[in-house]
Amino acid sequence: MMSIKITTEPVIETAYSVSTNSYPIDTIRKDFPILSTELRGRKLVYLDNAATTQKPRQVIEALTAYYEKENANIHRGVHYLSEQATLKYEQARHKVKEFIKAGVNCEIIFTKGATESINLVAQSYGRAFIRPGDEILISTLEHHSNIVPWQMLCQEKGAVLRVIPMLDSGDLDMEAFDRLLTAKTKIVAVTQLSNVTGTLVPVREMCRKARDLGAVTLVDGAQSTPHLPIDVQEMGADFFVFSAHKLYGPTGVGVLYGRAELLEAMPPWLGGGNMIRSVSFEKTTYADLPDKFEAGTPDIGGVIGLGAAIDYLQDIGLERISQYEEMLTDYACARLELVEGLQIQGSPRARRGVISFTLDCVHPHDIGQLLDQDGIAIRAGHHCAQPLMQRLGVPATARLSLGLYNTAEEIDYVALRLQHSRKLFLS
Ligand code: C6P
Repeated sequence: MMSIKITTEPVIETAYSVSTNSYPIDTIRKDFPILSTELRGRKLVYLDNAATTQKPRQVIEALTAYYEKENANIHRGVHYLSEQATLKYEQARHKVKEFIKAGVNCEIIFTKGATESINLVAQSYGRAFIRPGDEILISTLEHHSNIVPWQMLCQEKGAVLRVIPMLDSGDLDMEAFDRLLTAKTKIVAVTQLSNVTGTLVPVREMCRKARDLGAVTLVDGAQSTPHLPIDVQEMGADFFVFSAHKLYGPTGVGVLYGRAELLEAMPPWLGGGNMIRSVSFEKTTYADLPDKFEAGTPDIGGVIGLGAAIDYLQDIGLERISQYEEMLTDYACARLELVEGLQIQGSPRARRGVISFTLDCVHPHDIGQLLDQDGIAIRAGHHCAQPLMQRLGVPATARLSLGLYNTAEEIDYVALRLQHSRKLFLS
């Protein structure tokens, strides 16, 4: 077993080490052209993966091949190129279905991203089935994308938004969840992995309890999908959403998984081409799933790129990625905690990939800028989770988020530069 120890000064041991045994880190890093570029004269250390991940050569090549050799609109043409593009697009749908272990291909709807997927459910399912006085249950950990669409729906329908509180540890208060989940609850919408604290939320248990009371569940998988093997049926989620760009795929593409029975009962949201069976000025009838929810020309190249990203991840193995990232997350927490004055936000029972922190005398934006001078990319700010910032009692945090190509050496480098930044501010 090969363990990476801190090799640069000062030598401080943590209880954790990162084994790269059987994990092809060097090959993986070579797959990402951007990782060998320099930033401000320094080798890029990219630790902003929760915002978006970098793209492997395999995804970039799939996009190029599509635009160079196969570009055409789908589902419409009778010519060769259109048939090829349609085939590739539908193959990508099948790959997504396999990737998240959905039941059938038509349960996979392509959208612009996780945000649009949540809005689709709020606007279509919500408008059709939510009544005044019904309750929608979300949590303190949510990203704005899983707050605002429900607020808009509540406002329109006279429904009530309830929020599961967070404990100081960064875990959800599950006793409060049990109290808040009642016969009035019609939708439970929660993230599987917080983009601020990295908390892994027990969504399986929550979906089961919600279903027992007749509530529909939506799990926001925007942050979890890159880090964990996903099985939506085992999870018991009625809806599951994620974005391709956080999964090493292109921007502009997302997925909504919905149980076929629910999607069939839901009215279309956007109207236009592709989503109809027949149109007259008197009456329009709608296409079957999944087309009913895919109005207009989609991002065909992007969807094909997502298919390539899934192939890439499957080749490495999500289980393997997940194990490596778990080690790296533990290592990063242990290493950062050794930086004087640094406080990690939350210490949840299970955390993956995302670590937010503050440094006693340095504003998070200054941390971001100082690290940027060293070629290190992290995010600083409220991370589109303002209610969570209020709960944490901070206006902003610095956030380091890991991807499958990050290494313990990169974490060591960041920790040393943070120590240095602090000294600079104190002097
Ligand atoms: N979080 C971050 O830096 P879109 O923008 O639709 O691809 O994803 C929205 C979204 C939904 N849920 C969670 C938990 C998220 O983290 C995000 C996106 C990015 O944290 C950009 S704000």
